[in-house]
Amino acid sequence: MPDARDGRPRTGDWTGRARRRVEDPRLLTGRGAFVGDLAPPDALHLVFVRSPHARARILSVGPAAALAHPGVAAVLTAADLAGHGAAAVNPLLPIGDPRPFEPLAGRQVRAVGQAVAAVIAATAEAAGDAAELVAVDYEDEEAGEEAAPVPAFEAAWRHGDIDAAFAAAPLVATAQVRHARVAAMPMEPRTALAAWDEAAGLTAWLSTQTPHRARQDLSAILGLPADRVRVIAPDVGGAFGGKASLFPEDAVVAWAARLLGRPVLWRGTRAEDLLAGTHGRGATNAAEAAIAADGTLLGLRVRLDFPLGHWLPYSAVVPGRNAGRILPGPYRCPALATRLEGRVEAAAAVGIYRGAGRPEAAMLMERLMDEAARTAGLDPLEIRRRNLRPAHAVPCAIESGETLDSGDYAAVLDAAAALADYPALRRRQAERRAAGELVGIGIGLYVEPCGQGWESARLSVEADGRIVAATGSTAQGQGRETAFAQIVADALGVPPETVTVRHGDTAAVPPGIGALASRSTAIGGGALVQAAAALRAAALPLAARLLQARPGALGSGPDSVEPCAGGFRNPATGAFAAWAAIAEAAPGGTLSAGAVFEAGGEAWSSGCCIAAAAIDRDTGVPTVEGLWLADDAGVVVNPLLVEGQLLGGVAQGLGEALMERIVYDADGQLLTGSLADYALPRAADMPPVRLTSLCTPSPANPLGAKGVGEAGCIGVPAAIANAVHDALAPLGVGIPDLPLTGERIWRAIHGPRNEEEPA
Ligand code: SMO
Repeated sequence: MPDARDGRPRTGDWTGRARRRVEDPRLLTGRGAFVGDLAPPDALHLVFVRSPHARARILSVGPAAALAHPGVAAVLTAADLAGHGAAAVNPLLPIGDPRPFEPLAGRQVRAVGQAVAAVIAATAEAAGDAAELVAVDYEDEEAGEEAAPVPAFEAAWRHGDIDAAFAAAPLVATAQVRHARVAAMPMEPRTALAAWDEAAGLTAWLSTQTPHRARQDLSAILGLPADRVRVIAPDVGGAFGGKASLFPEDAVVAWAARLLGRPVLWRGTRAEDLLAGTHGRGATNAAEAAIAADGTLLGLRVRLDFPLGHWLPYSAVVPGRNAGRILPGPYRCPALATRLEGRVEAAAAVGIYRGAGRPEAAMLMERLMDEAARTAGLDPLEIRRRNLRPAHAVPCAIESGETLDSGDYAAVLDAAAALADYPALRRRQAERRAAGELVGIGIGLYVEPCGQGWESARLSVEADGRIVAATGSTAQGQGRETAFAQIVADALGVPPETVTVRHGDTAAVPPGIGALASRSTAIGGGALVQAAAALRAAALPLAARLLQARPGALGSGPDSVEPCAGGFRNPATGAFAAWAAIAEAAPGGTLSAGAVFEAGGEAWSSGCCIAAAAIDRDTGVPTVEGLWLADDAGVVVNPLLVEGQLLGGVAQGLGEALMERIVYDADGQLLTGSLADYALPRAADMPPVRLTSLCTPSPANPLGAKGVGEAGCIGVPAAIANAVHDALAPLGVGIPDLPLTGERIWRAIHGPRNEEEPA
């Protein structure tokens, strides 16, 4: 990646620098402290008894044999949690049936893997052995009973006269995509530890993206005031949306700790994450476009069907709502009719997963643009150019009613095309096609809503002059401590080494939303910038007194003081007061200031991915031969971290496009319960990837930053799917189902056409 300091706006010496991650020495030498590392020696271990049935009535739960097992302290069932409250579901759309989770299933099991009982013992081994002795009497019910999924929410977006657009259009193109459910697959599975103290209340250490929300949910579930609940997210080994909500398991662990008065640890396994963590994607989406003879988009009809699983996590409506509000994405479209439905199913809950509706919107729109190009006889690059929105530096409303803050969509398309040498790719494709090869090129353009709402921050000056930056944002490995220190360094004129970033502990940091939706830099960083301004304002009278200057406003005259590297100075005398001296002069010897930043609008990143793919005609196996990605994340604080985010996202996007798939059989049994059955991309699956970045600063936050945490996986699946379809185009076949496995492609090539493998 080119040095981001070249030709891009910078707000200070540290913004735009590829500062190395300060977290890495600790994390890479085994000194990280994850939830599972924090259990005290006297902690009890909790293991769940899970339903082997997808649909069943629970007739009885017999704990006697398990209780008699050596080391067992308790066996909890739903009856022991009577009177529990409910976790919140974000009401971004009206929800007909919010279905919060039951911590333990009571009378009815609604999906395989639902926890029915919890065994708590002195060791994990004893708890695991005893869990097998819990006698649950089920009355199996037909999985098909709830086969017609129940609608839980719906929404619509309309603009212009859609019927007139289709009536007038000489050409119509259609696209359909069936996304597989996929797993977020963080390296560290979900883990929860809780301890009860009569005086202080509950402390829960959770592997979570949202400690403050978890505190609110736990206080509601346990019926405790929020100030009697403290949630700590220590080191968290990845999340990708899969740790954005409180889970039933967290609630049971907290309940058990309070009930037993002992620390209780649940260490979730990979299998439990696949079975009972939230899944992502899974939607079935279709669109048709009305097109003028010159390829101009006249109208767009969209139908989005998003699955929800058997309970609704906090962000249940987010993926579908995101897909709906993003469309038609970077393209002008005078008429729009989008319908969205979310449906409850007898399967694991579906939540946000890296991208959360953005990849689905890009996939549908970009597949449609390729079909439109074929219909209109245009090159896929050309039809996109003809329909792109003009560049804008100020907010612009789109047909769905959303407001894009800034962007230059033609610039990202051109940058990706230049990076890939698109004309040369097409020439080479023509040669190889003539020689009988199945080769294709795909484009995936995207816009990415990524940063709205509020976050807070508090900055304090320690006696030695170090700055402690407490943020309501949190981190799961993104390098927040590194980048947030850069932001504070620039805002206060101090070296980043003197800034300590604190996050994740509700008792030690101000309130916040958390790390999700690619929002931390723009929103959490915005709060830090505002807190720094407040700290400078608070320091000013102290500095003026120390420097024997008039305590006026910043820069208000020759007698005043001005901020400078490391503190303040008196320009009249040249005298300097360091932050340490200013803190010492403060009442009580400490100086701190906080801010709550509320973004004036939403930041929208954009980007374009180009993929080249070849298909083995005999096996159907697709090989991605190259990926080229141009991303515009506004002002970049640390290009090293951006590159890492993009590459990680690209790998997950490749997995989604080609191999990842959660599979249930007709009885609702999970067939992909381990990494032996669920395919994840490995290093050897990664094609050569080239990245470049552009910068249209966001007017919606003080840094001009946009998000990049999800960008890498938004355009990649669409580009790969388009490349595979382009490769198959000479055969006249298409594949609506993801992932695009060798088997599916082989079937499409060799027939019987459209026949799906069982399950
Ligand atoms: S899918 Mo993300 O953690 O908002």
